[in-house]
Amino acid sequence: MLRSLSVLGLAGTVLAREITFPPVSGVQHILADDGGLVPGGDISAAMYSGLLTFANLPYVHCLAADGTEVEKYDIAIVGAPFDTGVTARPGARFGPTGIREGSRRISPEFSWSVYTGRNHFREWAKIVDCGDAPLTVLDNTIALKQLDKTHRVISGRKGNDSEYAVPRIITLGGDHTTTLPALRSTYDHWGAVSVIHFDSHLDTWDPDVLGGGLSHYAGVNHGTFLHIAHEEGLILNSSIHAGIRAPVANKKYDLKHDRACGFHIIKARDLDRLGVQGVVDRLKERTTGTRVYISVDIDVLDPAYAPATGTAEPGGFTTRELLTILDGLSGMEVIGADVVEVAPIYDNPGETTTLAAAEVVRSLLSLMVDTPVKGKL
Ligand SMILES: *[C@@H]1O[C@H](CO)[C@@H](O)[C@H](O)[C@H]1NC(C)=O
Ligand SMILES: *[C@@H]1O[C@H](CO)[C@@H](O)[C@H](O)[C@H]1NC(C)=O
Ligand SMILES: [Mn+2]
Repeated sequence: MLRSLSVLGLAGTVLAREITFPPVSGVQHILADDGGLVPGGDISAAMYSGLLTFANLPYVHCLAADGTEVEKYDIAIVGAPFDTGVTARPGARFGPTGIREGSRRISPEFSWSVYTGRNHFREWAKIVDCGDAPLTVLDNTIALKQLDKTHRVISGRKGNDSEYAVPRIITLGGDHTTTLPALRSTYDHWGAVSVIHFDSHLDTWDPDVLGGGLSHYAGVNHGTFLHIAHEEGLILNSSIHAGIRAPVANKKYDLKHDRACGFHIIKARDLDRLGVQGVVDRLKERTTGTRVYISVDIDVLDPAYAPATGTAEPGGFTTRELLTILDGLSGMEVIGADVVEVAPIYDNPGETTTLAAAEVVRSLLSLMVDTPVKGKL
């Protein structure tokens, strides 16, 4: 097909009929059967053609009905378009599409890191995009159950690599409530884990504080899910936040309650004192000997670097600082991860936030490829 495209100028009308539509995903345009590049293949063409997937990865129908044969994978990207658990600006239901848009220029072929000399897309793991979880926008309780099920189905298939049987998932949020179903699913395969939580807010709020005690329904939201995860026994008391700077609701209780939920805190301005390596060391020290789930609320970045989010808080990390910290965690057993609270409607025309979010996903993928983890299927 590529060869015919290259002479399209000569006999456009005839050869144009030979183009096969629809293209599946960019990757397949320029990859030969052996996984190498097609000689003379135009690498740029792959990035803007085809249906939108994260980093132009192949799409797999991971949520196919029982009994259907599904292509195998080791790491799955899945979107969670849910934003009715927010307390400020809504819009993160469009986060998965936004982050994929931000990843348009990431190509699995053109991904050799100048920092490490490696291309994580071309190592042992088969990485795919499963599309989005089908979630109702009319009932949070049901939507979160649908997301529980989505995680269970996607992580319940046997991985492509026979040695590491359980596929791991990176969720594209969605508001932060979407982390709760992810943790329920990782619990089934790996038991309780440490959470490394990048955020400007604690998110361990007691539902009676942040839900106002109105109803159980009101108490399940993007600021209480870590309290609930603790209550459900999903997380270890070796968890830690990084980037915290938002005020708390009362003088003592919130911080005391946060410790009771299993967390230590690295505040945003601690970075000035510790440096990125100091932050990396604290995160490693705190979670030593445990498996980790990494949750990145994009509002951990300063609004200058991530304006497109629901509850922006000035005084945060830069994109480079966050990426350096994440890459510094190489060697950890990362069993699941997410990037949440990306609400593209508030972004600027330069796509500042979605570009950053896509790069964060790339770092999370790299950590998973660096350290394969065995789990109970
Ligand atoms: C998937 O598994 C097959 C069979 O073990 C292997 O040949 C192939 O290289 C794997 N795919 C990837 C992308 O790792
Ligand atoms: C953390 O949990 C372990 C295991 O349940 C327990 O032995 C330990 O005392 C706890 N540590 C703190 C600080 O709560
Ligand atoms: Mn959050």
